[in-house]
Amino acid sequence: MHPLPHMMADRHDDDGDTSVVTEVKPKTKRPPLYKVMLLNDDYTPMEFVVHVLERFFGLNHAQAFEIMLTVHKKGLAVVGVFSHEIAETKVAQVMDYARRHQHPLQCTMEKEE
Ligand code: TYC
Repeated sequence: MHPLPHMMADRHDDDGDTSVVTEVKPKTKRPPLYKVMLLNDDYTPMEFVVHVLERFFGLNHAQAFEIMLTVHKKGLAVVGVFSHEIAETKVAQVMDYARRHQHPLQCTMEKEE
């Protein structure tokens, strides 16, 4: 290991005893983030969607109503961006809650660019 973390001693030169120092990109890769989206449908009541957004995404009533209307008008909207594990949990919570209340509401996740 070269003493400088972004440099690497490269022993692949052919003279046998000198070494070449190569710069290495210091890559601290952040974990990917995932967009959690709500999809529109014709049957889930607007008030139920607002309640879901307040309950599982910590939005206040005005924010929740605004996002619900965006989904209603545009077909879908991003309701939050999370780590893979948190996103999966949110999707599962929403899908389970909708199923228990017999609404066809759909929630999905997608890796962020
Ligand atoms: N389109 C539904 C209605 O008119 C309301 C709705 C909004 C449903 C958002 C789902 O994700 C949704 N009752």
